[in-house]
Amino acid sequence: DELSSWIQQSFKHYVTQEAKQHFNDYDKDGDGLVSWKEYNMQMYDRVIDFDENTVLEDQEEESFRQLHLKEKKRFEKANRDDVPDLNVDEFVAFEHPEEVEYMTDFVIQEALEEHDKDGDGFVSLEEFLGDYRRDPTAREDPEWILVEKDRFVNDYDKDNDGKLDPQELLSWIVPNNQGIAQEEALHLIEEMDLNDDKKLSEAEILKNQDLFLNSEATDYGRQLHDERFYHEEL
Ligand SMILES: [Ca+2]
Ligand SMILES: [Ca+2]
Ligand SMILES: [Ca+2]
Ligand SMILES: [Ca+2]
Repeated sequence: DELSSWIQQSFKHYVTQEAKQHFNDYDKDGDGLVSWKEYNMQMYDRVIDFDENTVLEDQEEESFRQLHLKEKKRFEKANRDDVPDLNVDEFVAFEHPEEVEYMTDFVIQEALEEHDKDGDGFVSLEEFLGDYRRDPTAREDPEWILVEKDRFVNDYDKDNDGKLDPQELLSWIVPNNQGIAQEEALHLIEEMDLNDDKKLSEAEILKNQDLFLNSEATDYGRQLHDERFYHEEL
């Protein structure tokens, strides 16, 4: 509806602006492009180059290798012209592939790689739940599973064939594509609307960005948050 699409747009604007601001931090030599090396230097203080085919023994190192290889793939997909370095628009696509149409196939592909365990091109209920069961906080929690089942059946599996096709998958992976729950939108507005005009200005969003980024309505928020957290942990 109008309210949540308004929030979506504001958020889109906000993440785009944010990525554009970050751009200069990444572009070390100021040539208006972010190279893969510059990205590594900004993120990890060194240029990392993992072998695509060598699995590492240490579990933590291996999951970092996986993540880093995914980042590299996303970097390459975000590039649209003959210059492998990313200009500002390509950089936005790299940082927020969910926001950019030409990245949609990539977003779907990544989601399938992660969830479609039997490789049939669909995510079954079992595959959908499997991911949650691996989450230590959700283990052996039948109520949580019930809630997720309900979501699968009623929210995501639109044609009720018991599995998620790529478009349905997208509505799960990128919930903002189909709009934010009205309840959450109202809640956000109530919390963040400092001058009570029932709208959120950019200033109000910036002032409340923690709330905004931590909102369940904005999966992007979680991603931004995770990336920062991960960065600080390294
Ligand atoms: Ca540069
Ligand atoms: Ca480029
Ligand atoms: Ca499958
Ligand atoms: Ca379906």
